[in-house]
This record gives sequence, C-alpha cells and structure tokens, in this order.
Amino acid sequence: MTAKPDLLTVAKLAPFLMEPLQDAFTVHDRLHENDAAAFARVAPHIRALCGSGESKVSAALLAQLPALEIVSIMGVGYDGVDVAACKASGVVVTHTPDVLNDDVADLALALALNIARRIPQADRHVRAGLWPQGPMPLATKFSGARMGIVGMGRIGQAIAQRARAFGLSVAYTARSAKPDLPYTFHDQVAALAAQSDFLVVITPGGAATRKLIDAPVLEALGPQGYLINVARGSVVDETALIDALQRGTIAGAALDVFENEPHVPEALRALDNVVLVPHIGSATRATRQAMADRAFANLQAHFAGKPLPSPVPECR
Ligand code: 8YV
Repeated sequence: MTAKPDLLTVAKLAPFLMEPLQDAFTVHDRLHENDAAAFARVAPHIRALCGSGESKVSAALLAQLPALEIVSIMGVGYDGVDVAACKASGVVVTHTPDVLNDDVADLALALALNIARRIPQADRHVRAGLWPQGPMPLATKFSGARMGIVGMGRIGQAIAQRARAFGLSVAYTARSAKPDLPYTFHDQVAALAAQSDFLVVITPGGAATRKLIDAPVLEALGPQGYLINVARGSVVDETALIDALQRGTIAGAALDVFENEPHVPEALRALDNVVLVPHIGSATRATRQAMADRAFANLQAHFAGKPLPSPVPECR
C-alpha cells in the first residue's frame, strides 16, 4: 500500500470536507499555526494545501514547503494566495467557482432589500414592543430602482438577472465592457456610483481592487444611495465608509464582508443605517457541500494525474 500524501489545512474546514480528506491524505490540521516544532518536521513532506477563500498562503509559507504540488481553495476567491509565488515553484492553485453563484447573488439581493426596506430595524421595532407607540419611518422603494454592479463576472451576472426580475435598471463597471450583455458599461466606478441607487460590489479582492470604493465613490453614490458589499472587505475603504454613514453622505450600507474579519469596528456596529452579516454569501448546506466536493475533486484529480476540474485562471 502506498502512503497517503501529506496535506496541510490552512483553515478550519467543515467536517464534510475534513472527512474525505482524512480518508485520502495524512492531514496536518493547521499545524503551522499550532505547533512550530511538529510543523518543521513534516513541512518537507507536505504535497498539498487545502484552505478557504479567506486563507492566506504567503511566499514565506510556500518557502517552507519544498514538496508542495497543489493548493486547493474551497472558495471562488483566492486573493490570500500568492499565486505568482506558487507558479514560480510549480505549484498549481485550484478554487471552486460557479457552484456558489446563486447563493452569493441571492444574498446580494437579500441585503439590498433588507437595507432598503429596513427589515432588521423593523424586526427590532416589533421585538422591542415599540409598534403600539406608532409606525416605523417610511423606507426606500426597491423595485424599479437603479443598480450599479462593480464586477460583472459570473456572480455579477447572476445578481443582474435577479435585479432585472425586480424591474431594476442595471449598469456595471468591470475590467472591460461586455458587449454581449444588455447592461450599461461605465469605465469609472465613481461614474457608475453617481448613476446608482444601489451600488453592489462583487469584484475579486487583492491588490488591484484595494480600497476601490473610497471617499469620492461614496460621495458620488450620494445621500440617497446604498452600498452593498458581497466581495471582499479590502475593496472598500472602511474608514471612509464609516465616515460617509455617520455624516449621511450615503443612505446606508449592507455588508457581508469586512476589512478585518471576523472583527467589525464598533463604530460600524453602532450605526442604525447598516445591515451587517458575518460573511455568509455561500453559507448554505447545499452550496458548501458542492464547494467541498469540488475542492476535494481538484485534489483527487491532481494525485490521480487527471485534468483539474477548476484551476484558477492564472494556472490554466
Ligand atoms: C467563503 C468566499 O467564505 O468563495 C469565497 O471566495 O469568500 C466564501 O464562499 C469561504 O471561502 C468558504 O470556505
């Protein structure tokens, strides 16, 4: 019997991924974080890494893993992985696109509806026994509004389809215009924001989009506008956002992701014109199972010498 390959996990993984991993690999569960001496002993033998969309795989970690062949990310985003360093050492990177498009798009619409119609605030109003004292302040109409989407990839397109079903007009910004799509393209995010009631961020994280949503963009979105972020916290300048929310520069924000997750600034938590959820875009049982299956399938294919189901674009 050949020995199972050694695999290091770089995130706390769900049991439905951990179990198949443990059957097929010798799993070292976050050993690099938990036990430096034990890690130093196994590091030369580690052939695979498995983590989540939020995992950090730095050049410094890679330098300690001379036998590494593959990094399998259970997530569509892989902005924490130093892909250039992986490629330089012949390490392939895989992720799990497509299977989460519906869930993330569903959440984007749910957040937009929640912030516009003030549903969490209304729930708190009823629970606090305030209804007998009078009605809630009137909310913002969602149907027929203007949505601006920052990032028109697979998930952006799923958001746009749902927005159209609500009678919203859709415009977008992306690296380049997509002439096949029936939506208005803006090459500047501030110009898009100026034309939007709901600005939805669904662009990859990483250096290219860091603080793309800054004070001038929020200024352009304006006092009737709402920001929805289902991408990465890094894409929004959180300090500028808090300032804009406090001053009424924008009407409100609904956020699934934050700059320093799982820590959310007290100043943001204290505001009433926000809806805050803890990075749950893909967090349904069906979708997380599909993501786990794909992350495992990528590893299995690699060690069976078969084509990889979903390498990241840079590794195709
Ligand atoms: C999850 C995500 O948070 O896919 C992504 O990029 O951010 C999320 O779906 C996570 O990666 C689940 O493992």
